[in-house]
Amino acid sequence: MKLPETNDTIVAQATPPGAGALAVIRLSGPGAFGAAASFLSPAPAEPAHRSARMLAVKDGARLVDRAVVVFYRGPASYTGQDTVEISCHGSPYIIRTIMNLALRGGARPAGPGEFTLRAFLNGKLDLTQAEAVGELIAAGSAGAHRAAITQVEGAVSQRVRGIKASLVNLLAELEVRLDDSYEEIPALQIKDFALRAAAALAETRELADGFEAGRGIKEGTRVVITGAPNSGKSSLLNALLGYDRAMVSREAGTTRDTLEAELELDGFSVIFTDTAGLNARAASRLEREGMRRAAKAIERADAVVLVSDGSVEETASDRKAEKEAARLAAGARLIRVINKADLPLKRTPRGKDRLKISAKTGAGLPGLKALLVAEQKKTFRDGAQAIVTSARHFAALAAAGSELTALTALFRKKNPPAELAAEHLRGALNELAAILGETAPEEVLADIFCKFCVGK
Ligand SMILES: Nc1nc2c(ncn2[C@@H]2O[C@H](COP(=O)(O)OP(=O)(O)O)[C@@H](O)[C@H]2O)c(=O)[nH]1
Ligand SMILES: [Mg+2]
Repeated sequence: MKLPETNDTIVAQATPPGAGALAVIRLSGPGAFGAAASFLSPAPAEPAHRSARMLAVKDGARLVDRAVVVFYRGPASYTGQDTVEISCHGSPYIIRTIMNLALRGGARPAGPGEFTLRAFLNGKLDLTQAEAVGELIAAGSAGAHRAAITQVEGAVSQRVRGIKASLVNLLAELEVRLDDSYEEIPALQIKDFALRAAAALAETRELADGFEAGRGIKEGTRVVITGAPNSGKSSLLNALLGYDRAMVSREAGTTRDTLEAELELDGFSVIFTDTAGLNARAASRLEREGMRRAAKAIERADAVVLVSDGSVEETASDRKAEKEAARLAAGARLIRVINKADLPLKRTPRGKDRLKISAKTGAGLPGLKALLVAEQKKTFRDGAQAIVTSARHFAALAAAGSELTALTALFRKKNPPAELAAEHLRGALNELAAILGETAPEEVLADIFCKFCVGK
């Protein structure tokens, strides 16, 4: 994939399609003022920077609309180029007409993310900030919004820049030593190098470690509800949601397919999946297919809620569910809940992550909800400003981390080869630079920006 041309003039509707009170059409590029002047009246000859004017939109002699037009002179604009923003009435006909007038005036239709791509290429934003603009638009919960807005404001970039700066210094001092190839590095200096490399490694790891929670914050945490048939999984889903999403019945095997519902808990998005019960004696093919789907859902879960019916003695299905959940959930968190606590209980909850609840009365649900978003809350509570939410950033941080791990190991040796140490440093620096977009190849950029919406 190639990057689009960035020295021509582009136009796009910045607001969503369809009719609305207002719509915004944006032009950017060296010909933006000229293109706008070709259909605005009175034609603004030398519009002042950041001035808003009420102008007529004319198609020849015909009045199309009256619009508020804001002029930004590059480089002091979002894209860094001359930019015009036209706020017109949000009629699809007016929008289409203005778009056509802009095209006739020399602009071309913008592709996805082209405005932000220009902002990035003109140094208005670094790559992490530009990527976060896309996440900000997509953010559907308070947590996702907070992670995105701090990244747009440069929190992640600053942390990465900080680590980079310390490594650049280290490399410079090491390179001085390289020129002195006959002299060994004094032990004291090696010790100092080792400490600084270890500090950079710790910071890199800390950033990377936030990714697990960060991804959950951005995309929503996937929580799968599993357990034996009739334990009250569907009832629990309904009780959590506060409305009857899933069918509930005294008959075992009511839920056959997996069923998803999203809920915002304390500002964090949680996606619940109700599944078919894990039956030790599954009879029908349909039931077995339901169990197969349940197993697939558990494999993709961030957390698994294992429900058991506390009003009866442990059954073969309970044991099967316990074994299956522990096996399939692998890296995911397993939370065991004993349901139907409104009835006399035949089992006692033991250990951590084991809760007594009643889907019927709602008892114990606040505790379960709190447990589900505890990680995300902790991420914010720890004062983390920079939250890594992108798999691309995580991969680069992990790669930088392994270079730095190798480097610290090297510095622990008696006579560390300076050339090899410098290699690891350069490797780590490359990865960090790629996060900021300083060394990102064109395909990477094209891939990032094509996921944006048109007009952003
Ligand atoms: N007393 C009581 N009954 C419950 C509770 N939760 C579910 N049930 C009942 O248990 C039966 C099975 O519930 P359901 O949600 O369909 O279980 P599932 O098969 O695990 O999805 C239904 O008759 C529910 O009304 C609870 O907390 N207390
Ligand atoms: Mg069910």
